[in-house]
Amino acid sequence: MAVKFPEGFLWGGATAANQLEGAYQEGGKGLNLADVLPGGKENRLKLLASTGFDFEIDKSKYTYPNHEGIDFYHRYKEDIALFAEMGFKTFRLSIAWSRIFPNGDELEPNEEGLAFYDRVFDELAKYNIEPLVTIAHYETPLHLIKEYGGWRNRKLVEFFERYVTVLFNRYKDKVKYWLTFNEINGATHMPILGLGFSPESEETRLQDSFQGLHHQFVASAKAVQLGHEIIPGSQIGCMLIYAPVYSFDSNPENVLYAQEEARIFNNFCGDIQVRGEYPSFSERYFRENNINIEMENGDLQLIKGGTVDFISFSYYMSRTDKKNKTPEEIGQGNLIGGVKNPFLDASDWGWEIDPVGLRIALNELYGRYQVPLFVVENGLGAYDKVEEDGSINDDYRIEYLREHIRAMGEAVDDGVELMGYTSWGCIDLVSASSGEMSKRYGFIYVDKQDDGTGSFERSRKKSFYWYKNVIATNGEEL
Ligand code: BGP
Repeated sequence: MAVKFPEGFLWGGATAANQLEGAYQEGGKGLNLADVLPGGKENRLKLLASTGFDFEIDKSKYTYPNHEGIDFYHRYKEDIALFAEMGFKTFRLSIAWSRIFPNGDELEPNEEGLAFYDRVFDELAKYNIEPLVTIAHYETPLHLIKEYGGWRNRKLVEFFERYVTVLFNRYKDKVKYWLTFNEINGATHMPILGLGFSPESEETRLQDSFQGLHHQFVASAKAVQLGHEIIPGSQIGCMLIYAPVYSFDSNPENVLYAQEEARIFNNFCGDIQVRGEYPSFSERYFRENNINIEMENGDLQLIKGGTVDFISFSYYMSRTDKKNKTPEEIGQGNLIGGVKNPFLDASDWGWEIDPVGLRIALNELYGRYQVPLFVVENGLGAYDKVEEDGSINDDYRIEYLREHIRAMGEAVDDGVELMGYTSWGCIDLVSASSGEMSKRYGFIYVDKQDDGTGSFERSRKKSFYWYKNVIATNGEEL
């Protein structure tokens, strides 16, 4: 039976500035985190998991694919026309903070940066595509990282407030949907990305990450309050990376362990951003992990008064886990840990493919919070082959998306309130965790290769036509 989606469902695609814009030193833009992250799976993944990174660029050793991205900065018109051709109702993009405040701590914004996003929003408006804007997506200005130590430093709350105030005032007639921090709960795993610091050691990782998170909760709550004030009717969401945690077996010890892991990974941030309070389980967790959070008077009231309107999240995989892992089992799981699930296949990058997990995720989130949900990232990173006639037959991607969309439809039928779906990397772009171009997610192929060669030319994959029909039939024809 065909699944059904609500009227006005927001179908579209998702991206982030640092992964597609390029033009890293144009338009007055300052350097940001992504500009110092090297390309290549080995280099980047290792760095993201390491400690003590110095945030320097070393072109004698590495390539920096984010510097060019896919040149969206110059080609946005062509790209948006292609999104429109697919029938997108919404397009998720982020604003690069360092285009607006090149160092992050200036008092006045950079007009050229603001004007660029005006042009992008105007182009989207031409086709009635609703922008969905992430305010912070792994692109903290480099100056704030080097001079202030990233989000560990409370000063960033003030700089962020200035930044969002400028955004809301400038784009109040153009943007209704906003997300504060991308995958905020990924912070403890990879603090470099979300919090803009490289842990000094494994011992300080947790303490510093939770302190940084606290600053982001305060900053996010302020953003929600400001957004509602400056843009009446705006909808401001949090953004989580959500991976249901399965117990490896029915051993109650493992079930309990899976539950504990899920609480701290999946629920901690959502509880604060949606319910406006640190959850009751955090006290014990902080005590047992020697975490002490410095708060200022008024922080908790602010958090309470700045809860989000909806929850958006990325879904790529579930996680299967057990309490005592053998040395062989460690590292056999997903990017986010755990052990191998014997029932699931994995992508070429080892991410386990689990469409049912998306239905579970939607039901878990809706059951816990009863606020509207938005799937703002989901997709298959895969190697694509361009045939001699130029076609790209990405049936594996269609299959992946079909099953995940079907699972979403089932969740809607389960009673979940779902606002929309933006598949990740609707146009090929630089991978965040591996810095590769060859890990492709798009409906639109971009001729840009890992070694930096390529014409940047765009072409439609088979999935382009498939997704166009999905949107045209509001998900009835998968
Ligand atoms: C999420 C990020 C994105 C994105 C996606 C896919 O974690 O929010 O920025 O890139 O994952 O991951 P990757 O690019 O590593 O395949």
